Amino acid sequence: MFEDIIPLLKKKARFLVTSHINPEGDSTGSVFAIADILERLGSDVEIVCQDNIPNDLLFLNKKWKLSKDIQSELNYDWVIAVDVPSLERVGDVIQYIKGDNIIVIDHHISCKKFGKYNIVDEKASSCGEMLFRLLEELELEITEEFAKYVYIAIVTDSGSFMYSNTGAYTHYVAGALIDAGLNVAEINSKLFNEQPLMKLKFVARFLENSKFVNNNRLAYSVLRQEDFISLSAKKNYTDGFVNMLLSVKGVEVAFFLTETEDSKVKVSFRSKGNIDVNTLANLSGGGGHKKAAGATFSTTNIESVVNSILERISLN
Ligand SMILES: [Mn+2]
Repeated sequence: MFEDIIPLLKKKARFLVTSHINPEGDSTGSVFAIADILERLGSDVEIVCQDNIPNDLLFLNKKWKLSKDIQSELNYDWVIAVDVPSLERVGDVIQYIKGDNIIVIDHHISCKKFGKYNIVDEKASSCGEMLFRLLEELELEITEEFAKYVYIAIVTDSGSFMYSNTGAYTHYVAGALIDAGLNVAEINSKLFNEQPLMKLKFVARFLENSKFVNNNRLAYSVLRQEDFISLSAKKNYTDGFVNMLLSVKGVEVAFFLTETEDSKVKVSFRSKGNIDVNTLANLSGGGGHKKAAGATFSTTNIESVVNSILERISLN
């Protein structure tokens, strides 16, 4: 899979590694995993992203710089963008990206392949899973740290091995990581059993606001800035909320709208039936995967966004 870039990765060089805004488990784990590989190959690596890593992943404790803290030009030979389907998704980091020396490693069906090299595997559960394949192709050792990075990427992006993007290879990788000494119970506990109480209260608000229509085949919910403020909720609390709607019997499509701090409406789509939500998100300038996608609308009129989405979903 990586044969085109392996010779290039083996040459000691300076790499800028980045991912998308509002990073989650896959982007964080994958950024660390590729940085770890490059460092082991003897290269200089700088990780620069627009936003900080999620609070519950701070225990990973690897150097991660914010673009706003960079004072001067960045000198590098190659940019590696992981889990980034289009260049704008890197946010502020875009100011440091000049030229066509970009390597894209991604698994989004909507990937715009904006790099000089594009390694895109739409079937992969996560970019972390792809980076495990890179490690195998390079015949490098699975260290304890690397195992953590890849496992976090996979378990978060595959919905704990439940989404349809979970393949035999996904489980093979998890098995190999466990063989290499990964403590799965400990890491899952860190990821899923140390949630802030306020997040649970925010879940309650999300469920209160939810609506089930079309004989419960369609579900959606909304969280506005006033909800975030009244419950002191952080923006990343909502990660995974939309899946709760999809977990209900009969629901085929779910979407979740959040009013952002900069007065836009962000929508996450999920499907467990035949509806392709990537296409649905494309119509609004977004994208993602067939069963999970997102889009952002430049408006504060949530009702009009809801109505336009409802009009576009045809359940036969
Ligand atoms: Mn991903």
